[in-house]
Amino acid sequence: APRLAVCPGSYDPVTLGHVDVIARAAVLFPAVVAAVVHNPGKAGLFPTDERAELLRQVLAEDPRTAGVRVDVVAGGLLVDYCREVGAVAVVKGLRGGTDFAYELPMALMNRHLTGLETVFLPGAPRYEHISSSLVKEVARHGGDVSDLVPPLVLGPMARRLAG
Ligand code: COD
Repeated sequence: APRLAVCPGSYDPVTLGHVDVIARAAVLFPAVVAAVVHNPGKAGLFPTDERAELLRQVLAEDPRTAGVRVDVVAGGLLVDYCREVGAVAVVKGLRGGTDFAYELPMALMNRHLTGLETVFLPGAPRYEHISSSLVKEVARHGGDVSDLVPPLVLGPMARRLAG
């Protein structure tokens, strides 16, 4: 089987930063799954299934990511999911020292648990300021987020914030 990488995230919603990391993972690995991880302790703006559907549409229309599958991790450990699907690595984007401080313990724990490796990709400078939480905050207060998320996300996000 081709070496599979998993790009896990909340994707609430998918941003241009996410797409950049997934596209770069698809250059490095012959098979990539973008996995929407359901966090029962966090409501979020979109339900998990809708995050996955938006992500699927966004990745399908971009030639760099058209071959990337989208899946939902409904519960349990990320390492167990990765073992089930036969992934050899997790790919994560790093926006700076804060991301690294948050991600390193998880990467070390995942390697301890099953030997699963994590590949860190440095964030692209033009997307480094983008996070789902800031996008939501800007949009909630009427700011322009059209340079921060794929166009497909704008309508659904406006409707969610209005409703
Ligand atoms: N530039 C570069 N990278 C970016 C950008 C950007 N602009 N925006 C986001 N990213 C990266 C993030 O650094 C992250 O790697 C990924 O994209 C996803 O981001 P989010 O915000 O959608 O997702 P998070 O940070 O909320 O991560 C949620 C996960 C569930 C993926 C994470 O918490 C995780 O891996 N959990 C593991 C659960 C587990 O098994 N725990 C026990 C063992 S530690």
